[in-house]
This record gives sequence, structure tokens and C-alpha cells, in this order.
Amino acid sequence: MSDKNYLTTDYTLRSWFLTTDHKRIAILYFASLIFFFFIGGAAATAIRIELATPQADLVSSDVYNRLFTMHGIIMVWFFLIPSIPNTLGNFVVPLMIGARDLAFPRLNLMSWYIFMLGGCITLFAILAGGVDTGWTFYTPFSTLYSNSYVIVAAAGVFIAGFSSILTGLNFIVTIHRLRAPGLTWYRLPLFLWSLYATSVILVLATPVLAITLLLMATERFFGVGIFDPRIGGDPLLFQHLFWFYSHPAVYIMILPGMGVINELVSCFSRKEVFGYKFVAWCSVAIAAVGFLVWGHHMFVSGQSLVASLVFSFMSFIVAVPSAIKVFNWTATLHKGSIHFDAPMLYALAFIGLFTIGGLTGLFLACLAFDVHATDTYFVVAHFHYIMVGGMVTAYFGGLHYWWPKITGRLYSEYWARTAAVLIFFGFNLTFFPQFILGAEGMPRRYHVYPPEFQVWNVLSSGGAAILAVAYLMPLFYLGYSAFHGRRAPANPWNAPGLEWQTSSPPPEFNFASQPVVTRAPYQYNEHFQAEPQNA
Ligand code: HEM
Ligand SMILES: [Cu+2]
Repeated sequence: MSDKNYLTTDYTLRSWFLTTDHKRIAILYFASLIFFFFIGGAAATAIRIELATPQADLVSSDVYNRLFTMHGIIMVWFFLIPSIPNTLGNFVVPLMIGARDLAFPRLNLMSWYIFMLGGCITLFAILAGGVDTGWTFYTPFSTLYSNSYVIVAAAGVFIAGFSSILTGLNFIVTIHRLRAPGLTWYRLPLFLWSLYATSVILVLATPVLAITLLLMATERFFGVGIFDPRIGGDPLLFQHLFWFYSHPAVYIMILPGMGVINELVSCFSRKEVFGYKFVAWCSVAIAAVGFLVWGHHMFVSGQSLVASLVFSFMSFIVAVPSAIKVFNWTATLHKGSIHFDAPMLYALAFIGLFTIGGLTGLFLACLAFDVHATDTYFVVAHFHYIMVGGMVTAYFGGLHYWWPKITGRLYSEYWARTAAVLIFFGFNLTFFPQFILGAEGMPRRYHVYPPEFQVWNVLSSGGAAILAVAYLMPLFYLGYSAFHGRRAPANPWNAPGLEWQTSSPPPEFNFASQPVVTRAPYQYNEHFQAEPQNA
């Protein structure tokens, strides 16, 4: 056998752009997502600079509207939703189940092309005329008043949706059909349970978004009266359809992150995940109940009080499985032999930030409080704690954890830990003041504000500057490591998962011979007691 791995089998452009290797496709996604993250981040930076003073001294209201719309659209659809599933998931799913590839390798490549097509169309819309509806595309603004690039941007999102659906389908079939001998459902790593639940949501919810956007375009072009009350339509119908997708979508954005955290917490406390079956089924429960709470986005839209009460109640129910997971991570840490390697720092940051995001979500699920906080910075702070403090932090944690496997190289622990600490600090300084601003009544999506709000805004913008630097750091030390880092051993963390039983980086078809699974995951206590070898 040669010592060629998936990176060195072939160097031509053709071998990258026509590859069907899930590992190379993961790298393609990774490069695209870095690109989109920086565009979204640039818009965020502009937003925070504008908000450092009460006046409109950087951009006009019109440009500001375009900025936060661009930021929201790019971050949600072209960064967060594909982030963990399409990069880390694509890379490790077949490795974790002992397979040679995903079930449909060519479909996997096609998903990336569809994603890129959608991304380019949306970028074109943003550059050509800009979109100012907010990422929610609410009617009647989107159908009657906004410029026509709103439909072009929506078309990009529509197309990218097919990529989501195909990826979800690919994961579901792969996890059902390609598990190694002995890998029963209850031996499946929890990351895969969470990706499975995510995939179910992707397949079931994304078509609703597609139809919503299609109806929006129909209404705009033909004025048939789907959403326009003057001709018999109902604008609230749009909000129902939109949130019927977009609430489950927030679980598309957080479940994979929770899955990564299970792997990290158990590895770096050298312990089995506490309550494995509970955690596994909680992912499924979140996916299921997540479909029943969309109306909590519409408490002040004029929906009936009974409906609001039901949605409020269901929102509390969906918090239960999330809370169970937090308790189980805490119990896993308890009396563990804890190692503060960089991935673990990200995992611990996740647990803290996600808990704050989740608790403030419960505030918003309370009808009376939500009436006060709707459309204020309290909401902005809440969802950034979940989406950025949660998902982006988990993404960074997972990226560091699997980095030696992906590249075959080790990164600088010193810089990685420094970045993790800076991200945690910068994040809190950026978003915690926004809870206070919101509670005091500062509305979101405004680019000027009364001077008494300035102190908290300056703190927030200062935090954003730190956060921006901290997010840039991995680009340098990971980029350096990819070419000059020390060679990684096959199993730098001394972890029991199947992905660590093949070389780093893995050969083209993952395993030299078909692995067989004989025990439950996370058995650190028996065979893997040794310390991580990396430190
Ligand atoms: C990394 C992932 C991020 C995601 C997924 C994300 C997502 C979003 C979304 C969906 C909105 C809502 C836009 C709207 O409809 O009002 C938003 C707004 C906003 N984001 Fe982010 N964001 C991210 C990072 C950041 C960062 C790093 C900053 C600041 C440094 C930031 C600052 C803001 C601000 C100030 C708004 C408020 C706009 C407004 O409502 O007035 N975001 N973000
Ligand atoms: Cu929701």
C-alpha cells in the first residue's frame, strides 16, 4: 500500500472540482464558508461602527438597511446552516461510521455546486442593487415596495435550499445504510444522532421555505392576492409560512453544534457522556417539537391569544430536551479528568454561552415579557448568544478537534487557546450589553438612537473589535499549521471513535480494511485512559 492520502492522491484542479471524495468536498465547502463568513462579518463590522455613535455618521438609513439585510442573509443561509453539517459533517460522517464515503458521492458534489450557484446569485443581488427587507423578507414590503433584487436574492436562497435538502437526504441514507458491522444505533456517536435529527429537519422544513419564496415571487409578479389583504390575501400567512421553516432552522443551526460538544466534553474529561440515550433522544425530541413553536415569533402580530398561549407553552416544552443536554454535559464534566486543550475551551465557552442564550429564550417565550422585548436589542442579543455563541463557537471547537485528522498537522496550542479565550471575552462584551439596551427599549434595525443608549453601544462595538480580531486569528495559525505544522499522529487525542483509527490525513477510501465495532462509544475508561498525546 502506498502512503498517499486523500490530499496527495492528485493535485490537479480537475481532481478537486470533480471529486466525489466526501473529504475533498468538505474542504470545498470549508473554503466557500470562510469566504461567506468574511462577507457577513464585514457587514457586521460596518453595522457596529455605525452604532458606536448615536448619529448617522457612517452610512445613510438606506445603506444601513442593506447592510443588516446582507449580514443576516449571508450569515444564516450561507454560513450557519451549512457550517457544521457540510464541512465537519461531510468530513467525519463516513469516517465515524467506518464507511468509504457517503451513500451518494456524486449527489454530494452536486450539492456543493447548487450551494455555490445560490450563493453567487444572492451575492449578485446584493452587489447589483442591494436588498433592504431584512433577512425575513416580510410582505408587504418585499412584494409591493422593495426593489426587485429582493426576488433575485430570494431566488439564490431558494436554490441553496436544494443543496440543504440533498445533503440531509445523503446523511440520512448514509447513517441508515453504511454503518460498519457492529455499529448499532446505540453505539452511534452522539454527533451523528444530532446530524441525523438535523437532516430530518432539513428534508422536512426546507421545502416549506422554498414554497414560501415561490409564493412571494408569484405575489410580486402577478399580484394574485396571496398576501395582499386588499385583494383577499393575508400578510400573516407569509409570517406563518416563513417561521414554520425558520424556527426549525434555528435547530438546524444549533443541533450540530450540540453534537460536536458531546464529542469534545467526553474526550477532554476522559469520560463517557452521561446519559447517552437521553442525549441521543433529546436531539430527536428537539427536532420534532421544534416544528410546533413557530408562532412565538408572532406574539405581537395580532394572532389569537389562544394561539399565543399554545405557542408559548410549546416553547417551554422544547426547552426541556435542550436543558437536559446541558445537565448531561455538566454531569459528564463532574469528576472527569479535565484537560483544557483548545477544543475543550471552545466547548466550555459553548456551554456557558448557550445556557445564557437558552435562558433568555425562555424570557421571550413568556407572553408579557415578549410584548416588551419584541424587535428590541434583547432579541438580537438572545439569538446571537445561540447562533454565534453557540453554533460558531461549537464550529471552532470541532474544527480544532478534527483539524489534525483533516490536515494531518498539529496547530499551535498556545495561539489556539489564546484565540478561544479572546473569542469568549470579545463575544460577551459585544452581546451582553445588547440585553441591557433591549430591556431599556432600544429597537433593532435602527441606525440612529437617543444619546442615552451610547455607553452600552460603545461597549458593544469595542467588544466587536476584539471579536473580529479573535475570529481572524485562526485564519493565521491554522493556515500556518496546514503547511508547516508538526505531523499529527493518527490519534492525537487518544480517542476511541472510528475516525481516529485510520491515518491522519485519511487515505482516499478512509480505511485500509473494514473496521468492526465491538463496544459502545466514549469508552475512555477501558482502553483510552491515557492523556491526549497532543499537549
Ligand atoms: C457569526 C455569525 C453571525 C450570525 C449568524 C449573525 C446573524 C444575524 C442575524 C440573523 C441578524 C438579524 C438581522 C435582522 O434581521 O435584523 C443579525 C443582526 C445583527 N448582527 Fe449579527 N450575526 C453574526 C455575527 C455578528 C457579529 C460578529 C456582529 C458584530 C460584531 C453582529 C452584529 C449584528 C448587529 C449589530 C445586528 C443588528 C442589526 C439590527 O437589527 O439593527 N453579528 N445578525
Ligand atoms: Cu423560534
